Amino acid sequence: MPATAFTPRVFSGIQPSGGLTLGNYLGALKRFVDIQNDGKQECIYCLVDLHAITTWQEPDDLVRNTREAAAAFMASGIDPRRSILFNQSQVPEHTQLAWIFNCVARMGWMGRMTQWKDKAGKNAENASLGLFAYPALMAADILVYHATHVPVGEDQKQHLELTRDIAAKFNHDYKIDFFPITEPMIEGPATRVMSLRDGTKKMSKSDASDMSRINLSDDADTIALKFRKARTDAEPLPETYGELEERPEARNLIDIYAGLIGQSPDSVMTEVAGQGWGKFKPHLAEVAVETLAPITGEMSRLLGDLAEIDRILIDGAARAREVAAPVLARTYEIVGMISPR
Ligand code: AQP
Repeated sequence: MPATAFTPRVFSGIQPSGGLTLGNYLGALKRFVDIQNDGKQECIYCLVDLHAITTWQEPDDLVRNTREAAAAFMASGIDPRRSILFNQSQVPEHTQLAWIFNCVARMGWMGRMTQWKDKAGKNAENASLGLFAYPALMAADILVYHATHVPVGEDQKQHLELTRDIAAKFNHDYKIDFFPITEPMIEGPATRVMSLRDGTKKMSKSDASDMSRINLSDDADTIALKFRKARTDAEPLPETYGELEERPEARNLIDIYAGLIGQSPDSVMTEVAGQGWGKFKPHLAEVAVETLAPITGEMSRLLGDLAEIDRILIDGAARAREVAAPVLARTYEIVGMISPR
């Protein structure tokens, strides 16, 4: 069934597999806040701790990163009274629906996922089964809420296509229009923020090099240092964005700048054309600090009361379950599972 036939509802999530980065902020968080403030759709945002453990997480780190991510959401503008904010493991309907989807999705579909190939690498035999099945759990995260729209960065596009395939196959196999064919929302200039050390690699919270990313917890000096050391070429900035086609590191810094100031990369070029890196990089760092410093400050304030963060997450999970439980119950019925009436 097309998404338009359902109540408009947005779902998205972020893995607490490390501290959040500028990539997570521009590609996801900033847009989550805009959508919430638009007020047109119900918003459900999730810290996907079950996804995080598909690669090894130290338990104490996972607890800390989950609370830090919750603080980052709220410090960025997510209001837990207007949006539902919770951690995935507290809503068991996600994993229950994921099992059904494990039986709908095909091995071949999963094997073609580029994130699986990238993360498992040449050592696939040693990767966790969870990492392979990750996209089926992601489909369950979305479809257990009958979510119609999912804001994500470019890197998640393939997983969303798979979510649509799973919904369509379920509807087809059980001859019922039950799950929506969810629409991805991949918009804006910074849907793919790249590493500051390698313009062909995504900025990632689990990259071995801390210099490759801006963390939401970085202070002003660290941000300035990381942009100063960011890899670039020797050429000044050209007149047009199109001329950056073969200059991935330069293009990345322009995309980041455009994302931060909320303009298109084309219009940014008219402002910066002809500038050398000695001028552009300090300006970029200044703009990044202006945006991130209030968020970092608010995050540390919120992290001063961990019990309150936990309370907000538990409350969010209870509200999420109110939406998820009837969808799961109906799914069980459709599949043919006997359950209490
Ligand atoms: N570099 C990025 N540019 C734009 N968007 C990004 N996102 C992540 N990195 C970038 C978006 O953030 C949301 C949450 O992603 P995630 O943290 O759940 O998973 P990920 O995409 O695997 O992010 P990382 O940082 O690379 O995590 P690790 O290192 O743990 O694998 C998604 O909407 C994603 O598109």
